[in-house]
Formats: sequence, structure tokens, C-alpha cells
Amino acid sequence: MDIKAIRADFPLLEQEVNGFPLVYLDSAATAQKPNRVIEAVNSYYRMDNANVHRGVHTIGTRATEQYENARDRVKQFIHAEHREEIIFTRGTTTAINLVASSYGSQHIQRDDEIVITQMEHHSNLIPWQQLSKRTGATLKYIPLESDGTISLAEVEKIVTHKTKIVAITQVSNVLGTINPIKEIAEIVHRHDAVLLVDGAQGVPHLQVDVQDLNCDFYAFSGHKMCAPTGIGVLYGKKALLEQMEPVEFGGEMIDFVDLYDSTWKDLPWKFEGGTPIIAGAIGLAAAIDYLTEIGLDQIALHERELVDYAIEQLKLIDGIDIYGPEHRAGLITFNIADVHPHDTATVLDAEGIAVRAGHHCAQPLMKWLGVTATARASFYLYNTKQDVDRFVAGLQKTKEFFTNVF
Ligand code: C6P
Repeated sequence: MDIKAIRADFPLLEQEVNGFPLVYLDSAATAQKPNRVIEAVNSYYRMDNANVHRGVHTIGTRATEQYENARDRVKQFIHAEHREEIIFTRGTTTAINLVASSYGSQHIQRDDEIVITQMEHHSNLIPWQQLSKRTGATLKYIPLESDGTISLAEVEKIVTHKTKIVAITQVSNVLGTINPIKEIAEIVHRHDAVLLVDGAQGVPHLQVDVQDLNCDFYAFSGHKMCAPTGIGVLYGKKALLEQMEPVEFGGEMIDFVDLYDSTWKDLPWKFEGGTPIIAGAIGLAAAIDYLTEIGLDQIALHERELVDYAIEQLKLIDGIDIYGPEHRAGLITFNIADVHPHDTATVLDAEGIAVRAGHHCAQPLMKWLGVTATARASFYLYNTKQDVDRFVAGLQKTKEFFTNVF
């Protein structure tokens, strides 16, 4: 991978922050956007801006073609079988809520079981908590092993004939754990339940093949994979989506409306009520083209090298706790002893280094870790070993600063 050329694609990275060249280590929160994506959105608004699926005019036809072409690009990217299986949403959160509201309300009743894990982001936890409260179904947690992984033996124990849905993240946004989705799918299907995968931290970094994973639903956000904010995807197996009722009603999603009853469009449009996120979908297609040309395998390899290099050096600094398993995705969650993670992030920011601090929308996981918050550095295709060096030097400075002050 030609990192120099890749960095030149991302205009935001060229700036100085607080007098230092920016080191952006917060891509798990949101990734930066390459010129390809910025230009695709820009070009749509400058030349092709019109509503979709409505007009017969030329610009409207162009907008519709680009929007529906984006659906085909997503289908190829995640290896879905049918284009109707790709529903555009606002992001991962909206996609998971759609399944919990629609599939959940139709299929889950009192005495059924919903299974998740304690490493879930709030977006893949609260919708199930709410569904369990609404229906009286039991919410069960697959326990975590001491290194922050889950064992298939525990999945076998927790999933029973009462289980109706299992919802699990592919990659933890805190621990970096990569879960064995294919094996979990096999257990879930043996019990006639369905599997939803939260792919928010998966799809930006790993080659995803939803047919090979054999998941029933897969949710992700564009903004973590170099696309604009406000666009995301729900993949669902056609047979399941066909039975599901829409959760948003109004324009775009209807077939015929009468005074006291209405009918819906076919898939995928019955789930896309209102004017869709046209520019977002076009930006997502550009991001897919960009990442595909570089190669997801190459990106994963590069992140792996950066994480290994960073961990090697962090281990040399006394008093740094690193959370998560040995084999992890491209992020490191940590704390410096006796320093609040917000203070760590503030000192790093003064050096032009952006990391995230807080509970990372995973409070039950913080509880399991026995902390209220952590700091997190997350890497992507545009990060370099020099970024890691600056980060490590910044941590050393943070430690010295707080040792001298207190
Ligand atoms: N995690 C992070 O800094 P939305 O906000 O809908 O695009 O994505 C929600 C979401 C769901 N699942 C996982 C595993 C996630 O990591 C996220 C978003 C960001 O870790 C923002 S909290």
C-alpha cells in the first residue's frame, strides 16, 4: 500500500491542530473522507440533484440511476444474493432498530428469549432491552471470557429452543474482539433462531460476505468506511424481509393509498419511507469503489502492523492497562494508571493527536472491565508508523505531566 498516496487523498489530514500536524486516531468513531467521496457528493449536488423514483425528467432519472446503482455496489461489496436485500438507512443504529421494531414485534413474544453479549454497543443492546420489556421476552447475555472474547461452548449453553434472535457485534468497538460469526450462525440456525450482526466496526476493515457468514441481518454505517454521515445499510435475507412490516410510513414506500387502508411497495423500497439519503448513498458507492481498489485485505494487514507496533511500545511504558484480546482489530483501548482518560485525551489533543475517551457507548462493557471510562486509539488505512510514534511520545508526556503535577 502506498501510504503517501493514500494520505494525499484525504484533505483533512493535511492540517495542523494546536500547532502540530494532525494525527487522527479516532476512525472507529468516524473515518475521514477521501477526495473521491467528497467529489461524488459535490458532483451530485452540482449536476444531478433531484428527487428519486418520481419524476420523468432527465435529472430525476440520473439521480435515480445513481441511487439505485449505489444499492448494486453495496450488494456486490457485501456479497448479498439479491439487490432487494439492501435497505438504505441512516446508519447502524437505525438498521438495528428497524429489525427490533419490525421482526421483533412480529416474531417475539412472552417466554421467548433474545440473546446478546455484554460487549455490545448501546445501539445493539437497548433496542433488544426495549423489545424484551415490550414483549416480556427474556434478554440473555453470552458471558465474556477473561480476555474479552466469547467461547462457542458458552453460545451453545445460552442459545436454546426458546431463543428467537441472537444479536452480536462482528468487531467490538472497545476490545477489538473479532467474533466467530460463521460458527455462531451455525448454532443459532440449529435452534431455528435468526442472527443479526452489528457490522459497524466490521465492514470498514474486513472482507464481508454475508452469504458465507450466513447471518440473517447485517447492519452497518457508511461514515466509518469513508462515506458521508447519515447513510447506512440493513442487509436482510429476502425471505425474512418479505414477511416484515415497514416501521416508517409515508411517501416513497407506498404502492396504493386509500382513505382507510394502504399497500406497500416491494422490497427494498417498503422500508425506505420518505425522500431517501440520495447524496449519502452516492457517497457510499464512491467509498466502496475507493476501498475496493485499495483492497480490504491490504487495509486489514496495514492496521494489524500498526496495532502490533503500537502495542509493542505501549508495553514498554509502566502503568498502561490495555484491554482486549491478543488477536484484535485495528484499535487499542487503554488507561494510564491514576490518569482519567479524558485528561489523557486532552493532553494528546494539545499535541495534535485525536483519540477518543469515554464509555464508547458501551456502559455494560465498562462495568465488566471494572472502569467507568477508557481512552481509545483506532487506526485506519491512512495512519502511519510515524503516527504511532507521535501517539506513544504523547502518552509518555501525559504520564510525566501527571506524575509531576500530583
Ligand atoms: N461507534 C465509536 O466511537 P452509528 O452511530 O449508528 O453510526 O453506529 C453505532 C454503532 C453500532 N455498533 C458499533 C459496534 C459501533 O461501534 C457503533 C458506533 C462509535 O465506537 C460511536 S459511539
